[in-house]
Amino acid sequence: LRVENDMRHALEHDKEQFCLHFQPIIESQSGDIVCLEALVRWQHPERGLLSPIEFIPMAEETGLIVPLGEWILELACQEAKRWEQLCQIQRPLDISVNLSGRQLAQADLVTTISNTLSHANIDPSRFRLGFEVTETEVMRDPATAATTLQTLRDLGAHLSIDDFGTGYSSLAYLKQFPVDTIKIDRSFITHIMDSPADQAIVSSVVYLAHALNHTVVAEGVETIAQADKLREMKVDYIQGYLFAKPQPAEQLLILINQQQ
Ligand code: G
Ligand code: G
Ligand code: NA
Ligand code: MN
Repeated sequence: LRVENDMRHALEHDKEQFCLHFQPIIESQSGDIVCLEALVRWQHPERGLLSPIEFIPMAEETGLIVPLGEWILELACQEAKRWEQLCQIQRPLDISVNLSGRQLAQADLVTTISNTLSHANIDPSRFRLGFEVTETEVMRDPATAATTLQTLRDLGAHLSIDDFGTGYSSLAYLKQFPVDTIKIDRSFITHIMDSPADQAIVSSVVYLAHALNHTVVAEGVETIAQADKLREMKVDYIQGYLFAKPQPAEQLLILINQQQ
């Protein structure tokens, strides 16, 4: 309850307590950074820097995720705007923001996002905003989710299904979801080198995703051996500590500008 009150207060009076870290997603063939996933952090005045696992579940239960999510989106747009000045990029970078189920169920989600985007006026040849929704959240109400996702996609957003494989979605649902990318959950990647079962799962997801015209990201890649294996298995993109941990924009800008 204490944390809830603190969050309410912060959202009303001191939004700067929340900030974004970014973790890159890398094209497995070229090694290029193609996307930055925004991950929220809370600089709590007494408790220090809090990780989302310490406050996102509460924010979802209480509904505070809705105003927090709007602020996160604004922060992501502000960063994109700032980077337009600071980075020399050759190809457009995606910035992807996590949406929780609670946000997905908001009737005015699309309006809010569309207003924030047009207000931010980001040059789409340089940055594109994208969204990640978990398989579990989407499956709560697949029909509504599909409609909302389609509308977001019509706005030009890149859409990903996050933590794929951990939920209960029937594979048949995959063809109904208007998404661009499937992110294979880290739990299938961790033991990929010595688990024939995990290899079979990842291969199947890649095969299916490609057949349905989706690209595939492997999450939680920590070793060169895993990255090599996943590249061999035709995984399009990789994300994980091997390449970079989630970190403040300043550090990433150095990495991005080095690459160009
Ligand atoms: O950044 P970290 O790896 O600690 O994230 C932990 C969890 O918190 C992840 O499951 C992630 O999806 C979730 N999370 C991080 N940032 C956000 C955010 O901005 N919005 C929502 N809804 N969830 C987030
Ligand atoms: O649910 P989501 O995929 O958004 O969660 C992202 C979380 O995974 C973040 O907390 C991030 O810090 C963590 N993460 C990202 N890359 C790795 C990795 O290579 N290894 C591990 N163990 N965690 C990772
Ligand atoms: Na995510
Ligand atoms: Mn994930």
